Amino acid sequence: MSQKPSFIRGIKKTATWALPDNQVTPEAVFNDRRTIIKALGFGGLGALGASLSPSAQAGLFDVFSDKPKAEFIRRPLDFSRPHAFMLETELTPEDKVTRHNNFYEFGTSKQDPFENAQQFKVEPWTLTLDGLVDKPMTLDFDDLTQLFPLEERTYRLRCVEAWSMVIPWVGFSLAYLLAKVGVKGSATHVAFETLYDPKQMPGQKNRLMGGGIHYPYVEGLTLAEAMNPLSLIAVGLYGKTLPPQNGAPIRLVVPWKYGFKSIKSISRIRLLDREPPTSWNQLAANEYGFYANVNPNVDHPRWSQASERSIGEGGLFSAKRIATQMFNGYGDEVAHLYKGMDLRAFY
Ligand SMILES: Nc1nc2c(c(=O)[nH]1)N[C@H]1C(S)=C(S)[C@@H](COP(=O)(O)O)O[C@H]1N2
Ligand SMILES: [Mo]
Repeated sequence: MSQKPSFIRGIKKTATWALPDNQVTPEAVFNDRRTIIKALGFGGLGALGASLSPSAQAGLFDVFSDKPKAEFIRRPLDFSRPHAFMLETELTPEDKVTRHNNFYEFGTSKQDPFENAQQFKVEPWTLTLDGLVDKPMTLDFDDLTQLFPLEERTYRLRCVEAWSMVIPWVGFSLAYLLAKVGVKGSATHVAFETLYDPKQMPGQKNRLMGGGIHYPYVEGLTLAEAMNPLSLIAVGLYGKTLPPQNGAPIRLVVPWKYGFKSIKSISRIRLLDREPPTSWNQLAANEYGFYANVNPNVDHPRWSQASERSIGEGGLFSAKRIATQMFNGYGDEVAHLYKGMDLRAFY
């Protein structure tokens, strides 16, 4: 997923699985930077570091520090294991789920979120629900895990970059939250916003590191999509609270849409009477639409969406290629939402 950096603009319709991962994303830029900095040796690093802001320096030194960083502490959660929406596939190992991430607020390479987010503060947290609702409210960290009974939902997450993971989330249907605040009759859409805190999120402070996104990251759903039981508010994965790199303390998971719709670390949810702007659409409207339904028949302008790499034990390059399914395999639950719609025009 990227905004067409010039160095890959020439690559047309190559299946992503045939490309090294770092050509699919702008991360090549950052990996290059690291390689360059490494090649300069310690003295060069010092000289370069001196010209950067203190936090950018801290980030760079973190990357090269051999010191083990204190890992974020996750708490066990109480949850049920209903059989709804189960997939007949193997889970992606937990260390892949938590170390191969897209969370541009913490950097654009897949390892950046794990490396840069361990000190992220999720307590105190506030989630504000407002707009066209009967009872606007602000929830705190404890509310998020205690207001509704939690259940495990194992979903496939299909990134627009043509890889996927199977993740056991813990959470509750977004519909419960919407029922709690009471949706006014005039509402047609739901808008989501990630926390804006450049002090904690280096990608929000530095345009290059943040992949060019205009922060805060925003996403949206139609009200009907938001009310669908599959739309999940996740507060955990693999039985424990979410780690920061996966969107702690609370994120959306919309399994029939490309991963970028599943917005992380949400601080605000608003009910609106119009379609809200969404971050990737603002950045490259021809590549990332508002709907972003997983669809093997509609290619990304720069690569095929017909298949995907399913990330398992071995990692990205040994990942097996599987056919991408319409609506990521969740058509029985959601196809009716798009009846009569031209999914090529509303991609
Ligand atoms: N705030 C925010 N949410 C985000 C992103 C991001 O960069 N910022 N990346 C999205 C993309 S492209 C994907 S594929 C998923 C990845 O979720 P995961 O890292 O938990 O697998 O998060 C999505 N949510
Ligand atoms: Mo993604």
